[in-house]
Amino acid sequence: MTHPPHTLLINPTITSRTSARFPLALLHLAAALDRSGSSRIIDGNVDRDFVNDTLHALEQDRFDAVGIGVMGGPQVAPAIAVSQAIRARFPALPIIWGGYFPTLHTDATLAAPYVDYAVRAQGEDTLSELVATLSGHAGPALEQIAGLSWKNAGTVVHNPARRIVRNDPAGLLPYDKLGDPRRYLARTYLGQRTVAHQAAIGCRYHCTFCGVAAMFGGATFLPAAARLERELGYLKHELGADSVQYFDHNFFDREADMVPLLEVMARFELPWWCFARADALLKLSECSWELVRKSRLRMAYIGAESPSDQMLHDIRKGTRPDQTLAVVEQCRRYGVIPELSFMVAPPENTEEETERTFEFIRELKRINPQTEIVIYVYTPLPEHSRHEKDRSKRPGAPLLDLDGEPVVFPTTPDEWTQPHWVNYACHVDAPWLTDKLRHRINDFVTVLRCRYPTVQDLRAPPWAKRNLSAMAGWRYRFRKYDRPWELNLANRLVRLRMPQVSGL
Ligand code: B12
Repeated sequence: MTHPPHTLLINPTITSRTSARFPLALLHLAAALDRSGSSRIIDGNVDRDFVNDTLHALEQDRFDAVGIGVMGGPQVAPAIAVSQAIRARFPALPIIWGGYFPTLHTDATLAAPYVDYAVRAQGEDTLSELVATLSGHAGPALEQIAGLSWKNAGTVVHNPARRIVRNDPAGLLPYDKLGDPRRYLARTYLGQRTVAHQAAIGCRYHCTFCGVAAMFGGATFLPAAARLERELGYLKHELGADSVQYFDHNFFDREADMVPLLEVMARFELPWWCFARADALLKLSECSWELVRKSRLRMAYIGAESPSDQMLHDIRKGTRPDQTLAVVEQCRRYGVIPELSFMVAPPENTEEETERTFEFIRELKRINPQTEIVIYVYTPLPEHSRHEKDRSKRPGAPLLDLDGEPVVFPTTPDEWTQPHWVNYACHVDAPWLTDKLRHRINDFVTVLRCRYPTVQDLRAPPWAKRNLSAMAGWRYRFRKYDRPWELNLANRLVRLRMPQVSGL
C-alpha cells in the first residue's frame, strides 16, 4: 500500500526569537510538497525547544522523511543536535539536509552518519521527488533525481545538478502552517510591523566569494507581478504588515523587467529594504527612480566589497570603486540610505588592503554621512563549493594560514561547528589573520559605529547615541582607532545593535 508522502520540515534555531523572520525556504518547500502530499513545519527560531518538539511530533504522527534546512555558521550545531536525536529515537526515518550548507559542503554533509540525503540548490522539485520515492508513492529511482546527493552502499553519489526554475507557487505561501503568522512581524527601522518576503530568486552574477553564485550559477528569475501583488495584499491587508524586508538575492535586475514589480510596490507604499548593486542603481532611469520613491525604498544593502579595482576584478564582482562612490552620492539625492558591506583582510596584501578600505570608508562617509557600513573579513569559499560552471575561473592563490601551511577546510558538519570555523562562515575571522590585525579591525569598527551609530538601532535612546558619537569624535578625526577602551565600556552599557549578525 502506498500513501501520499508526509514530510516534517525543520528550521534549526539560528537567531533570537525577536529576530525570527518567516522561514521562507520551508514555506516554499511546503507549498511544493503539499501538491501531492502533506507537510508540517517546526521553526526553531520561534519554538525554542525544537529538538524535543520534533521528537514529540514524530511520536504523534507518521512521517516518511524529515527535511532540515541548514545554513553554514551557527545553524550547523542545532541541525546536528536535532538530526542525532531523530536518528537515536527513530533510526529508520530518512534524514534530508537542504539549503546553503549541504549545497556548498555536500561531501562534508554526507560524511555524517545522521544525514542520509543532501539536496543541492533549489529544493522544491528535488525534495518532492525524493519523498515520493521514499514513501513508495510512485517516485523516480534515486539515481534519477536531479540535484540529489546520496549514499549508495557506503559511497557518496552526486546526481547531476537540477536546472534552476522559476518557483512561483500557485497561490499564497502556506503561512498558516506557522501558527499565527503575525508572530513573524517585527518592529524595525522600517516600521512597526516589518515582514520578510522574497520576490525574485537567484542572481545573474558570478562573484567568486558568494554563496548565492555557488547555489544559482548565474541563474535568476523574477516573479510574475500578479504573484507579488497577491503576497503583498495578504501581508498588508490580512496580517497588517507596514513595511517589507526583501530577501531577494539581488533586487534590481534588468530595468525593463523590474518596472512591473516596482509599479505594484508603488501602489502598496510599504517602506522597504533590499540587496542591490551599485551599477544597477546607477543605471536606473528617472522614471524608475520615481517608482522607487513612490514605493518608499528606505535602504539598499550594496556589496561594495573593496576599494581596489584589482580585487574587485579578481573576485568577479563586476563593479568598480568609482561606482561605489557615485552610488552613495546618488542615494543621498534620492533619500535612500546606502548600507555598504566590505570584505577586509583578504589573504593577499592583508594589512594594506584593510587600511585602504578604512580610508575609503572615510571618503564615503564624507560624501554621504548617512551611509551605513558593514565590515566582514574576506573568507573565500573553498574551491569545491563553487558552482560547477564557475570552478577554476579566476581561482585565488592557495589559502595559507599564519604558519604558511595550506588551509584545510572541515570534512564533517561537526568540524564546521568548531568556533574558528563558525567564525569563518560568519566572515569574522580567517586563519591568515594576526591578532594585531584582528584587534585593529575590531577597534576601527568600534570607533566607526560609535561615531556613526546605525539608524537600524531602535534600542539605544537618541541621547545615548549622541553621547557615544561625541565621545568617538576625536578618535575618528585623528585616526586613533587603537584600544578604544572608553568606547567599549560605554558600548557595553548602551549595547549598540550589530546588523551584520541579526539582520534588520
Ligand atoms: C534570512 C537570512 C538569514 C536569517 C536567518 C534565516 C532563518 N533560517 O531563519 C539570519 C539574519 C539569522 C541570517 C544569518 C546569517 N546568514 Co543568512 N541569509 C538570509 C537570507 C537573506 C534569506 C534566506 C531565505 O529565506 N531565502 C529564501 C528561500 C526561499 O531560499 P533558500 O533559503 O535559498 O531556500 C531554497 C534552497 O536553499 C533549498 N533549501 C533551503 N532549506 C532547505 C531545506 C531542505 C530540507 C531542502 C530539501 C532544501 C532546502 O530550497 C529552498 C527553496 O528552493 C539569505 C540570502 C537569500 N536571499 O537567500 C542569507 C544567506 C543564506 N545567509 C548567509 C550567511 C553566510 C549568514 C551568516 C551565517 C553569516 C553572515 N554574516 O551573514 C549569518 C549568521 C550570523 C550570526 N552570526 O548569527 C549566506 C549563505 C551563503 C554561504 N556562504 O553559506 C546568504 C546566502 C547571504 C549571502 N549572500 O551571503 N541569515
